[in-house]
Amino acid sequence: MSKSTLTDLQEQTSPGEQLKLLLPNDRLSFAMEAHDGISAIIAEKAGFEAIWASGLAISTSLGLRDANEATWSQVLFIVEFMADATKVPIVLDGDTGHGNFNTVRRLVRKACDCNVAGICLEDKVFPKMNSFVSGVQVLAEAKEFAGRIRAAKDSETKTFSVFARTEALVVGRSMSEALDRADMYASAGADAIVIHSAKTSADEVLSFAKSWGNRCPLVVIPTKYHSTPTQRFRDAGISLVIWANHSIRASVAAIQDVCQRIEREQSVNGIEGDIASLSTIFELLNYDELLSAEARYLATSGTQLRESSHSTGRTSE
Ligand code: SPV
Ligand code: MG
Repeated sequence: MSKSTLTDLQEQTSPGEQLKLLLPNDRLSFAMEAHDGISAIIAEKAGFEAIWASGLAISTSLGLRDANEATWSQVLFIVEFMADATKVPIVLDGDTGHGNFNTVRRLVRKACDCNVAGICLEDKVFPKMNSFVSGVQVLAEAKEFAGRIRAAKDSETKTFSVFARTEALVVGRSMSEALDRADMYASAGADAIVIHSAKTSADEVLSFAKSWGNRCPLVVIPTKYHSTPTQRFRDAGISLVIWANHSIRASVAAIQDVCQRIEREQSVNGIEGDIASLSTIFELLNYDELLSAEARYLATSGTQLRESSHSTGRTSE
């Protein structure tokens, strides 16, 4: 989609409506991971049409493990900052729904209150463990999980999407079980199916897509099978690709590097050219808007006017 079409859409439609527009399978869309306000802003400015509020990334940024160590309300507290800071639709990684149908109902209502566009629920039991930690995954009973999907759909208070994610292949169940589960979740009202895989090849995901046909939109998360050419997802009729953890992993690598260098060099001089400038930060957070708002709203006598040296255009860097 062109930049101007995207901007027009954002002006005219709610995040929930925008997400619905990304789901048809005649065009491949992309959602970029974000885990806080600034990473959401950066993803939006880079041109992404949707943001994945990753459970792994948000937990990691909080210094916690992706095993429901953060409560759903703590996660939503962060995601609300992300939604406030951006216009593109945010898909909340709702894990298992943090319990049963009843916790799902409250989580969905509160996510709608925070202007989140959709939620992804996975068919495991609470507390979940990140899908790539092998040997400890517990799959939920399919009928019970379908009830969680129905409860999620019944709890929406605005245009919203519910993604049902099956972990059947991740835990080593058969392709036919994965398809049966997806079918049951689609019948329960899921707006999209996320077929997850821990394999380094996309073969099982693509074979799922082939058998699935176009029963409802399909979403994939190519974290482990990252070398698969994106065109193969397009050819398979996938609707949405989630780049699930690449901002947090980029941050971890960058922060590790900068900390080690500053500690070693006992100086910040060497890294100055390798990190974001303060001007970049002022620009990303639109400090100029605050300065013009001050000029408009903050009644002052001439002597109280602030020096405007922190305006993005006027920094001394
Ligand atoms: C997440 O980003 O938290 C996900 C995707 O659920 S994954 O870690 O690939 O399971
Ligand atoms: Mg997750």
